[in-house]
Order: sequence, then structure tokens, then C-alpha cells
Amino acid sequence: MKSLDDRTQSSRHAKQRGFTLLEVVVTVTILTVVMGTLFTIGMGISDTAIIQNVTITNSQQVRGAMSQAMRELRQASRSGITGLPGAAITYQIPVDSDYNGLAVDSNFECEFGPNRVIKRDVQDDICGADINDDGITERQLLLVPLDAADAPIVDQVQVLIGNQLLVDEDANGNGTLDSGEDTNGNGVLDHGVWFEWDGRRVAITIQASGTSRQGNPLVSELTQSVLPRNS
Ligand SMILES: [Ca+2]
Ligand SMILES: [Ca+2]
Ligand SMILES: [Ca+2]
Ligand SMILES: [Ca+2]
Repeated sequence: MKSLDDRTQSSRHAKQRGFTLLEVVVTVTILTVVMGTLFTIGMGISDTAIIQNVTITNSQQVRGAMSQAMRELRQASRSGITGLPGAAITYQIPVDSDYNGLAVDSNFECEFGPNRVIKRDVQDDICGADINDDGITERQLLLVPLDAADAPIVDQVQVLIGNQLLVDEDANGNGTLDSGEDTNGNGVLDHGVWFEWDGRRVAITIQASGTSRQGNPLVSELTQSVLPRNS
């Protein structure tokens, strides 16, 4: 026969076991909720970090490319600029053609070198696709110096945007926004790179793009205008 103490102890053990089970259930429930919340917050922070990284990278690429394009076109002779409005610009910059130590001739006229082109690395009537042979075409912006015969000098090609240039939305090349062409959903026909006259200045637009984890397009865009020489 159990003593009073034994019964009390046994009852306490039973209570302890029951309470432990209840604790486990409650703990598991709380942990599930907490883990779910932390996971959601974590995903949110991670998404924000990805968006920030892509946006920062895009805008750095755009600003770098813009700075190089502006530096080139600020030196360019206005009369030699062709291709506007368009996705490629051809121009000449001063060189010392007669080797007198200055980019002017004996009459103090500016001496300009052969044509140079800023363009997407795709095939056109200037050169074939992937002229710098790095496997990247559509999403790369290049500065291509040409020789006196207008042939590209491949080993002098400069990469302005490595692999983030927004793909030209005008897939059918008709100059208008057609069904299915608005890849970034902004209702505007975007070209990735575009040059046009803004009075006597050249307006340059460069757009870089990346994607969020959900595949949404993230585009950084910059438009600046530059006054060429003799304007
Ligand atoms: Ca000279
Ligand atoms: Ca390339
Ligand atoms: Ca179109
Ligand atoms: Ca668009």
C-alpha cells in the first residue's frame, strides 16, 4: 500500500510529465511562429539587400559609362558627329596628326583623328557582334576606335558597361513601342543607350538593368547632355 508521501510524489511526477508535454507543444508552436516570422523578416532583408546591391551596381555602371562618354564627346568636333538620333554615335577627337606636339596644324586648325563609335556590342555595319570576344553582346556598351579606313581597332576597344546595359526594347526596330516590347513595364520605349541632339548639345541616355529575386526588372537610368567643340 502506497504511503501518502508516495502518492504525493507520484502525483507530482504525473503532473510534471503532463506539464512537460504541454510545454513541448507550446514551445514547438511558439518556435514555429517565431521561426516563420524570422524567416519572413530574413527573406525581406535579403530581398532589400539584393535590390540595393543591384541598384548600386547599376547606377555605378551608368555613371561610369556616362562620365567616359561625356569626356569623349566634349572633345568631339560637332561637325563630325553622326548617327543622331540613334543608339550609336560616331565622332572624332583631336589628335596630333602632323606630330608638331599639339592637336593643331600649322594654321592652328584642330586636327581630328579617325572616327570613334560608342555602341552596343552587336553586329551592325561598323563591326560584327562581340568585337572584344568576351561572349557578351546585347548587354555590353563599347567605345570602338576605328582606323583611317573605318575598320575597328579591336585591341583598343574600351568597355563602358560590362554586362548590365538594358537590352533595346525596340525588338522589331520600328521606333515605336509594340506589344510585348516593354520589358521593364514603364510604358516607354527604352533603348538602353540613346544619343540625340538637344539644341547644340548631345543628350546621352544610358540605362543599366538587373533583376530582383522575384525577377522584377531594376533599371538605373541617366540622361546628361554635353556641348561638343565648335558648337
Ligand atoms: Ca599637330
Ligand atoms: Ca563583347
Ligand atoms: Ca517596336
Ligand atoms: Ca520600357
